[in-house]
Amino acid sequence: MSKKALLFGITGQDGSYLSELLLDEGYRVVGVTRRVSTGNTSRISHIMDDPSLTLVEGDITDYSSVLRIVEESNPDEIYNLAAMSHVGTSFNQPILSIDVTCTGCLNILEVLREHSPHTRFYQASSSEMFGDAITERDGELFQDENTLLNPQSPYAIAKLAAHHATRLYRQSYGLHASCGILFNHESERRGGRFVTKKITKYIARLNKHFSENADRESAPKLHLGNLDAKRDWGHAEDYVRAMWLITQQDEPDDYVIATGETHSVRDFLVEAFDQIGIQDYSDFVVQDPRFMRPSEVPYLRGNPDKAKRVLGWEPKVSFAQLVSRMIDYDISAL
Ligand code: NAP
Ligand code: G4F
Repeated sequence: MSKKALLFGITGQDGSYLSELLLDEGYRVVGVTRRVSTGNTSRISHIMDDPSLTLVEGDITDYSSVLRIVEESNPDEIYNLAAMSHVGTSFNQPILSIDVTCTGCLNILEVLREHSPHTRFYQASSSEMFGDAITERDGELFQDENTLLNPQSPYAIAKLAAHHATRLYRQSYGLHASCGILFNHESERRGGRFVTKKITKYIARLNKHFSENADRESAPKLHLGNLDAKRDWGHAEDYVRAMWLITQQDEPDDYVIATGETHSVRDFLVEAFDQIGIQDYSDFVVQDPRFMRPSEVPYLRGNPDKAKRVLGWEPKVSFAQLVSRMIDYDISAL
């Protein structure tokens, strides 16, 4: 009998790639979608006719729907990818962020403890939990599984509480519950308000502008916030493979998943503009206070040694490949 996986957050970037991976591995997949007034299934439209995929309606903040869905589907594995995942928005909607991202996780853990302790659980923890904390060793600056967790946003506080709750339920109730502490991962399917996608969609527009022989003066401008922040950016396809590997281990545990490289938003801009032959972006980019955050995470660079050693996981997509894949996709989408 094939294994069954239940995904909260199937309609998101990671949910779509993880569903593809699980279906390829022969799983039956049950995905939870929220009722919204407009469609939210565009990222999974290409697999919706797969007979091994079932969609059920529910909301992670509603304990009764979580309980019903787990009881009816009786999964071998649950992946909790559901979150209000935009850090900037979490400053404006802190209570919703805690409800979805923290209480939602607790709803699943409580259902597992009381009704389905055999089900393995994966929690989507985040490098945002490190906040401004950095480990320094042999002249290297990075974050790993032992770095202090010092969150700097309502989103990160919610993720930290969910992370500790997952560890607590593992230790106290013997659940097979693991966390992947994932650093930033992007893709062709990344949401339009994250900085990488904002940049690559803009590059596609600018490319079209110049290909129509329009002049430099009438080119659209790109409005961004802090260009100095550094992030460890990988490709989502690589990262969902890590989620699955974590859940297959005999013992539940927590793992940092990252490339080990860091680049500033400025570096991303340089790489992206270079792809359409522009060496100096300064005429096109406007620093806009609307996109600055009340508190910032200045530097993220993960140390994935444990994941490499225990899971045999390695990222395959480089920074330059990530940027060019996103731009190629956005240019063809236009
Ligand atoms: P995403 O594209 O924003 O997807 C979030 C998913 O959560 C969507 O399917 C969304 O559904 C769902 N969701 C939101 N509120 C919900 C609710 N109340 N009930 C049920 N589902 C709800 O995020 P992602 O980039 O795929 O990330 C997946 C997970 O990893 C998230 O938990 C994120 O916080 C975490 N994470 C992401 C990164 C990264 O760099 N991408 C790094 C570390 C951790 P709708 O489609 O209906 O909105
Ligand atoms: O793309 P971002 O919004 O991603 P952020 O805040 O790092 O969060 C993402 O990664 C986390 C993992 O570390 C996830 F947990 C989380 O769910 C999400 O996927 O911003 C990246 C950086 C920040 O420093 C931000 O201040 O880019 C800076 N930035 C500069 N201008 C901007 C903008 N970010 C956004 N979204 N929009 C801007 O205009």
